[in-house]
Amino acid sequence: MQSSLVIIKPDAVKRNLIGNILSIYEANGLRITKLKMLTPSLKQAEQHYGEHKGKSFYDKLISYITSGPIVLALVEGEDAVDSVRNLNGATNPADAQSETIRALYGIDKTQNSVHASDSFESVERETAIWFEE
Ligand code: 3AN
Repeated sequence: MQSSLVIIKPDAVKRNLIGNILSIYEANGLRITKLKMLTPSLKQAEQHYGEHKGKSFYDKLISYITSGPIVLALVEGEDAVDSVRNLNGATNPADAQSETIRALYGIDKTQNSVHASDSFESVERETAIWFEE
């Protein structure tokens, strides 16, 4: 069974959407196996988004993700990496397929409500950042 790492981002936590978002994964055959809530440190944010360093949106992304509490969830299920990304929808909520989490709740490309690992290697890398002390 595969796992993926999900982040419910500050815009969604602020709007009381934690339960709605987790229930979408659960209703689609995925199981929540770990949960944690915290406000990211600058170090965690820079580790997580390291691949985007130098891009035009990087500074905005770092200040946004450190702006308030987030929820980290490990979700388990068949093809978890792909199925979570399909449930999340496209990065830009305006382009996201209807009924996806970003279409339902996302505000813009930065405040797009959720993150999910894009490969098995990202799951390992991101789990080490967020779940290991
Ligand atoms: P995804 O989260 O859909 O895999 P990535 O990995 O390409 O998207 O980008 C990571 C995060 O960076 C996105 N979730 C989004 O918040 C932000 N981002 C990506 N592209 C842009 C952009 N053009 N403008 C603002 N923020 C962006």
